[in-house]
Amino acid sequence: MAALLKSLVGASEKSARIAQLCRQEEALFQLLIEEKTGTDKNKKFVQDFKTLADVLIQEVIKHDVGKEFPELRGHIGGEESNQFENSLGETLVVQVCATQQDTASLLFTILDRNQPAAELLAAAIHQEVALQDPALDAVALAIPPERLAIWIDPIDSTNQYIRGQARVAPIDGICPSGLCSALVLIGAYDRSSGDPVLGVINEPFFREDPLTHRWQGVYHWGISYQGTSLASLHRPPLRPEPCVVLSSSETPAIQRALRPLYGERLRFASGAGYKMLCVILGLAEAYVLSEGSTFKWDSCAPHAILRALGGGMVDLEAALQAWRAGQRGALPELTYNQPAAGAVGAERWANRGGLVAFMHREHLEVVMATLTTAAL
Ligand code: 2IP
Ligand code: CA
Ligand code: CA
Repeated sequence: MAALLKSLVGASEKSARIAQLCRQEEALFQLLIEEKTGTDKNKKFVQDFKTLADVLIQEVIKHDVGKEFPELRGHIGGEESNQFENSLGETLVVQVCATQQDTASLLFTILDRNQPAAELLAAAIHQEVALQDPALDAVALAIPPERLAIWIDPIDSTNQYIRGQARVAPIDGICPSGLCSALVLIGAYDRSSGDPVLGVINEPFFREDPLTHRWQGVYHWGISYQGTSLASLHRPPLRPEPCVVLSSSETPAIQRALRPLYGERLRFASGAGYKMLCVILGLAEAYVLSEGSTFKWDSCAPHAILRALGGGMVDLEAALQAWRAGQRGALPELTYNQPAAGAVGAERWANRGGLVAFMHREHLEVVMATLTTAAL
């Protein structure tokens, strides 16, 4: 288990470096910001490049984890497909090749023959990541990998990643927008029960070094499996004046309904993963989302960490139904192994009923009671 955890943390570190590189290296950064120059070709190209960063990171994780754990091959899913159309209209398959040279050649064709960009990316993709983390080495829990499957969101909050605002002032520790909400999310779940088991959240843009202006990242992990819970973080306390974090597009009805509980302590932030991280870190007591705008790859990793810390994530619609019916014991949590009936494409993996991420069960109950009595 320690080996799988290390492999996922290592993959998240490599992903974070690729995400940082695209913002730091001139040859790559130009590709991200070309949108501002405005020609149609450039617009299309930037569109391509945005997708490419996501697709590439997902392929790197799939490749590295699948190489180490053949049992997981075919069970690693994510937001992106590896089919990619470049600005010349050619459809290419993005993949990690056997050698750095081959990967660079493939990227050269994908990146409109931009050699420096292709070489920089290929070097980052084939780089060895050495983890020095005694806490990871100390984990001794055996979970057979053949029981697990993986969900990846290579970059969550892509819009903020592209926009790239470095300095956004936090409000009570929560950044409403900015690069800090761009996260790498890797979650493992039990293939047969669908329960989240292991999660890694990597924050590539955690801190900017004031001297070098280089980004420094940080990662968090948690495991919750058959009664054993382990995490890189401590369980935060339930504060006397709780706070909720919401999407800026959350419905006015939900915002109104939550006011009596939170007063002025309604916070808004970009990124589904980032809002879940706010609950994990104790910056918010809950994240309430009334719409089906998140997917399994958004919630799996944060959900596993929440469970490792004694929290959880419920399906809002199903939980409200259960609550109204007086079934207030274990409220229905999100699961990860079943596609939504009758849906197609990415929608198959949407968390259609919305969600509530929470750390303290007693707080979840207050949220449920508040929402059931409100006229929604
Ligand atoms: C998005 C991203 C958005 C979020 C949306 C996710 O994932 O996290 O920020 O919306 O739900 O699906 P909001 O910021 O309103 O919470 P991605 O960036 O990977 O498309
Ligand atoms: Ca996402
Ligand atoms: Ca994404």
